Amino acid sequence: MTDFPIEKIRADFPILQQTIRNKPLVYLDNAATCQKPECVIDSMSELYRTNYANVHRGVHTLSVRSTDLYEGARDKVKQFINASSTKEIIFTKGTTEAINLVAQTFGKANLAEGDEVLITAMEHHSNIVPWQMLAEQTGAVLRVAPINQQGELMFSEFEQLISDKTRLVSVVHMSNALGSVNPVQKIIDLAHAKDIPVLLDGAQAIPHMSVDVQALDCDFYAFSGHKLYGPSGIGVLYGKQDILNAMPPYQGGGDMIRKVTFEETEYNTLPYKFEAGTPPIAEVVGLGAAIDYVSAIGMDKIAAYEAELLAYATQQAAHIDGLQIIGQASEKGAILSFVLDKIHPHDIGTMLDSLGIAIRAGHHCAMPVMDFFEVPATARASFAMYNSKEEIDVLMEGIKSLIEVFG
Ligand code: 7TS
Repeated sequence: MTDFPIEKIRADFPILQQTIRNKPLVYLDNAATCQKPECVIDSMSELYRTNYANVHRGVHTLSVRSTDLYEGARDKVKQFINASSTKEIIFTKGTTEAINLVAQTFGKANLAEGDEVLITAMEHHSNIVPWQMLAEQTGAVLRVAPINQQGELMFSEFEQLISDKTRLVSVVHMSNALGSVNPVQKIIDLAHAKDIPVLLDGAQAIPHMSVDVQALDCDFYAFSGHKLYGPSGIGVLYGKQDILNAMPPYQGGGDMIRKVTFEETEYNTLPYKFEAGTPPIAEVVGLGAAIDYVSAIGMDKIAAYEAELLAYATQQAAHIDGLQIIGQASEKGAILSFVLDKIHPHDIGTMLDSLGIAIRAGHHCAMPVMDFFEVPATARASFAMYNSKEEIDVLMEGIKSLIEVFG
């Protein structure tokens, strides 16, 4: 393995230093949510201990400190994804809320009966259902580009589905169920050639690769803090300034206004126009700390290390009789979805738990992907930068032992 400071990184995560069922914890459910380093936990407790007050409201010292920390984190997000301005960074509850925000604002303002939103067949439910709800409200139509047996987007079919009715392309950057990484640059270039904006669901991509929204030229990028070693309850919607400015607000309330009378309300400027009410202050600060943490390690180093982990896991899994990997895209992130002959994924999950190994079993909120591969569910091991080759060995031994007993 490359020179990656794995032991040092592992030591930063208190939760990993424990045994589960008398075995060292092997946490491989990182695509669902990943664990938090001490610096993230400390940043939040430090806020509550010494600096906490509501933001953007008071002139008193604590409110100023709290606001500085909150807005400082926005600047960290801006730099992390290379947005051109902090005005383009909207804090949301997570990826799900970010996509719903776009559907209910941009979508309602720009889609009418017969207009189309184009997604792919590998989307998480949070990039399907908000568009179905919008379709119900507006008469718009959802189009779905197919995938092949490797779990890759079929690009020429995708291209054919772009029409003069397409008003938005909304695709996952990296699939949570398959690990497939979509050719997002090609997708964006193609859509932009027809003046169609593109939203990327970056929930899975963001912890695994460096993302530059200006280089990509995407119009929206959505991600969640909790999959990036930050807290739950916080996410980001990046949007290009001109598009965000043209969109109506999402929710009404405090902070998103400049002037209110009973007759009319003048909305606040970006990004506050989309941040109604008291925001999740500590969570934003924690996200800022998580960004500092991964940035100090380096996203490119993380990506290279995780590529080695995935290659090793894939190679080891290939030696296990009766194990079938679901999702073998040529461009793939650190996710190993699999099924075993005669053992239901839920039983795999339960039995591995008895060995201290945490994986996810289920449909991964991507039921259409399960339908496509004709499986009810898969078992999914998803890796983070703190996972080691030795942990993959423990996983493979665990799988072999349960095949011996139950297979
Ligand atoms: N998009 C993708 C690709 C995801 O993987 C997820 C969460 C979401 C959107 C929604 O993110 P949220 O933070 O708003 O919930 N994926 C998973 C998963 O694979 N297992 O649990 C949650």
